[in-house]
Amino acid sequence: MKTFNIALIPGDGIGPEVVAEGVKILKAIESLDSEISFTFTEFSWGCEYYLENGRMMAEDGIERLRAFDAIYLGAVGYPGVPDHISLWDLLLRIRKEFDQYVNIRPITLLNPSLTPLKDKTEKEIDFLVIRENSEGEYAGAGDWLFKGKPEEVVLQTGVFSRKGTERIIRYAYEEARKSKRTLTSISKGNALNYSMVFWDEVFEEVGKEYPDVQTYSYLVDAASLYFVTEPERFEVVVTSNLFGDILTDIGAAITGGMGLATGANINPERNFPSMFEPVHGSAPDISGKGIANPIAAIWSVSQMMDFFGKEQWGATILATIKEILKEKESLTPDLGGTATTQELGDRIVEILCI
Ligand code: GGG
Repeated sequence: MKTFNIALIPGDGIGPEVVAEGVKILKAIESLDSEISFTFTEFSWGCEYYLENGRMMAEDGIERLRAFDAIYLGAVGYPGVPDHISLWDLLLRIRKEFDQYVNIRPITLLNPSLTPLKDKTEKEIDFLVIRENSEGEYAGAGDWLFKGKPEEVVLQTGVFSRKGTERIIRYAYEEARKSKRTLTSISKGNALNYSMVFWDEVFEEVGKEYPDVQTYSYLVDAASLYFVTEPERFEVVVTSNLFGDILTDIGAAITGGMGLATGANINPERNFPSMFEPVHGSAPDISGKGIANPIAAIWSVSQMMDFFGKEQWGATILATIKEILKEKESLTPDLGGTATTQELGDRIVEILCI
């Protein structure tokens, strides 16, 4: 029997609603598999905590999270707390402190009815975006000079270290090699004449170690267009922090929306916990109504199972989500149904337990 200790950070808005459904799935797995058990420790951190304490997480929060096998996060951000504070003081802080430098976001069409793209099949929209998750445009480096004065200047510096760039690109090559897929690097070397020229050079250099991997390179503007017009071009994609964030929202748009977009923040060396989360934010406009789509959060449980080496469960969860999408009876309003968040979660448990 293996016990996995999971830290729960439901966070803000719809975060607690969707995390509750993910926990239901984990509990169902526990009841069905005598080899696995979970412990759950919940941390009530987020914007409410910030309004009471002036910080998004406890002062020793990082220390308290360190010993867990995984962190399961809902969403961060709520009106009343500036977005850059809620993001930096919780989500981005955890990614950086635990060196979760790989952000894995599958762009996979789970049912053909979900895409707004005409005539695209599941086969044609099925790729993996590997986003650099520790530095780049999200390094937090910059300055704000002469604030409020006519000569005001704001600097936001992208930081691309050799170590940081090489390791994400190498991770992507390994993934492409392992899965026998092509690898596409998405950058912007013609305009960003330091950082992205460097990125492109590293992509080429590391590629010499992987002659068996077929590669492509696109500018991010062209890639954005191809995501919509010819998504079948992509199999494994590697890109920088900001580009990855933006491109994967386009990915969500072509596969059914943010309610179906999942992300894993991985520390591949496993010397710190990795974090699993739906890509979506806290959606204050629908929070408390019981209508948030929990599929992204449940899919991130599937990613967590893969990470734990329980791929059978990862695959079973994903197959169950596909079944739900096919039967169409328990879908939330964003997918054209009338089910509540809980009803959708319950139906997934029901199918898992058959
Ligand atoms: N589900 C986590 C969440 O609230 N994400 C909102 C967000 O803005 N994320 C930015 C990012 O992934 O870098």
